[in-house]
Amino acid sequence: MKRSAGRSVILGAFVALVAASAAPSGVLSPAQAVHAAHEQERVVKRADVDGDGRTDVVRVRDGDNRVRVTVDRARGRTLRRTLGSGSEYEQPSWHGAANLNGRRGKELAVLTRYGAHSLFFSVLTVRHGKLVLQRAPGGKKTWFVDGAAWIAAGWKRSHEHGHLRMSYRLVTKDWDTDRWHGSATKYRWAKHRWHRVDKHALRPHSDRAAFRYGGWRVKGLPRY
Ligand SMILES: [Ca+2]
Repeated sequence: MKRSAGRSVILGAFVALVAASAAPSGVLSPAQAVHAAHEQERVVKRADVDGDGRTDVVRVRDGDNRVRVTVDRARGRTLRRTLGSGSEYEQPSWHGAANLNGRRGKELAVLTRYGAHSLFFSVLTVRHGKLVLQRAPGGKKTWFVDGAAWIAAGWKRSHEHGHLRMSYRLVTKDWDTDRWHGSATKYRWAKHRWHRVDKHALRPHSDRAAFRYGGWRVKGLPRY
């Protein structure tokens, strides 16, 4: 799996730290180097986030195990939300913007927690003039994605008869039989929330077929 941006940030800070330690006095101290590596705010997206049809600007600042997301709206006050990993070893990172629910405007996905291959994303959406968390279909706070030798999990956005669908697919490999099994749960968006419409078994016949279910299959978001 591609190394996450969060880990890139940590690695970058570590490299800066080593470089600063080895450098003669007069340059940045290790603490300053880490600070400099983390505290740079940048524009990550220009898109309509609040759904009013006008392009907004999304800025992100990461560091100290948090990400601060700012939306400069074309019209209306600036919105901010800070997301933390809850762990001193995990640095959340920006992932992308995409339409993830049935409302107008884009949702903002941030990788907030991760393991060796498991990724947990927090999704922000504008509601009643505030940036709030958009829970995953099914009700969980974070959107789970995975990809490893024995597991694939992810989300796929599609349309059926003009209606938005979001499917969650999870398959795991049984090492005794060498077979994959799992399920796909499909949701539709109606009346401001997700409704489960279908769940069926998945039995991919090969690793390759199983891995197709892993990651984001949503326009605008990197797969991992
Ligand atoms: Ca807008």
